[in-house]
Amino acid sequence: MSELDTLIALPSLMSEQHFMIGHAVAQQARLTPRKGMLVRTLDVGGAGPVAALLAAKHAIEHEGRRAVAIVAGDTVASVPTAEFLARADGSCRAKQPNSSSSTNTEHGSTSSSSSSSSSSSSSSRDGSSSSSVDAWVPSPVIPNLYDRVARWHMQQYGTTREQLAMCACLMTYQASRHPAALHRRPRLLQEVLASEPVAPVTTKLECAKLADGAACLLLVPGEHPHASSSSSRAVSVLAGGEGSGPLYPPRDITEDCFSAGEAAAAAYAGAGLGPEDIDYWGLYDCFPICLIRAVEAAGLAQKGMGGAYIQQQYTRLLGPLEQQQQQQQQQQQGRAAAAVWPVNTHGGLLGFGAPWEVPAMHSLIEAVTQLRGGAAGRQVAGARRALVYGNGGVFSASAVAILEGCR
Ligand code: MLC
Repeated sequence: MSELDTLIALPSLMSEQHFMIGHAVAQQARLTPRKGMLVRTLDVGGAGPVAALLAAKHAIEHEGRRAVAIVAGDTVASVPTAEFLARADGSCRAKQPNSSSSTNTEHGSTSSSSSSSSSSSSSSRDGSSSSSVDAWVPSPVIPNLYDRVARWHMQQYGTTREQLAMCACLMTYQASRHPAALHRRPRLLQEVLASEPVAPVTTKLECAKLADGAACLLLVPGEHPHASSSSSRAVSVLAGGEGSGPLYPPRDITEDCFSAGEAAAAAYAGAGLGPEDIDYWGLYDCFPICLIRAVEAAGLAQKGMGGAYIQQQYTRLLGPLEQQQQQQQQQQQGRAAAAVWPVNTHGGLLGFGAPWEVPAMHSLIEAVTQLRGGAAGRQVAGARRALVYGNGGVFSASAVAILEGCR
């Protein structure tokens, strides 16, 4: 703590929307007052941890900073779901004066008797130019917005309902081997499809899993004495890229709404690498469509083929479990769960847990663990380089970092 000269903090949903939360954290941790201390709050939603890592790299390389801490935390699981949803839905919806919205369905007829249609920034019913979502997007708003993108992908590229659900299965398969994951049992396709519907093509088991959690990353210059130690290998940030999309997906979704591909391309160009050079992937998966778009953006699958790629992985990793279940030989499950898939080996948001803007911190920490060879039972053999992608809002912000472990 005494060596820190920079703190970058990410906002928290449950922190009462604290004004300048970075400064609030710094003061509570007695990092201020301190001469030379620099404090920042960075808000790009779930892309925050990766964007903060890139900001920390810049601060070290170009601003003379010597020790940067990035912190994030939230407690979205320890409040009643209704309270979480009031905040999460409210964070998307602009306050509509004189609005008495009643029918909450995207497919329904008119739903709001708002008299502010000409004055409110959220008044556009097609969502194309709105800075917030309208009352016709039902609660839970965020899952419903991702669902809209999922349906677009199904129509545009032929992605199937089953392929979406397989994302959730794969994340629970991964999570089953991480001791800190919230969900520790692989789920099969039928279980995910049969769980409670949340939106037209989304069930509860396909939603980012509410969790409490916090994490901290420390970045120092390569020559710093703490950069490596006898017990842990140094991991460096090679390059990164960022991109921005609309805050909310419009009714007419186009490829221009997505920025992860741009961010990944910039990261690859900066590192002078391509997908074939990456051994481990930390890909944002708040909902299945996010993971499918991520595998396409990162180059694991061609554009539009993310669903097919996921299905291949499901068949390879969980196919044997399905067969065993049919044969009622559950006791052999342990043997079937031996194969390693080098994507989100901690289980991502769908399996490990999702404390609002913290999850990409988990992805970065898992990537560092892999590059240090410390992911017991789920280690990717010889992992040397990792790509980590964070997504903020509803495909509103993308940040990608490429990390390298020193031999
Ligand atoms: C429930 N469960 C069922 C079931 N119904 N299982 C089988 N069949 C059914 N019919 C089980 C689940 O397995 C799970 O168990 C648990 O119940 C979860 O259900 P719950 O506790 O009833 O959930 P609930 O509290 O009602 O919340 C559901 C939810 C919430 C959909 C409202 O999960 C949610 O809103 N999630 C999304 C959060 C979110 O939007 N995050 C931001 C993402 S966007 P088990 O075993 O799992 O405990 C992002 C970008 C950014 O990340 O910038 O932030």
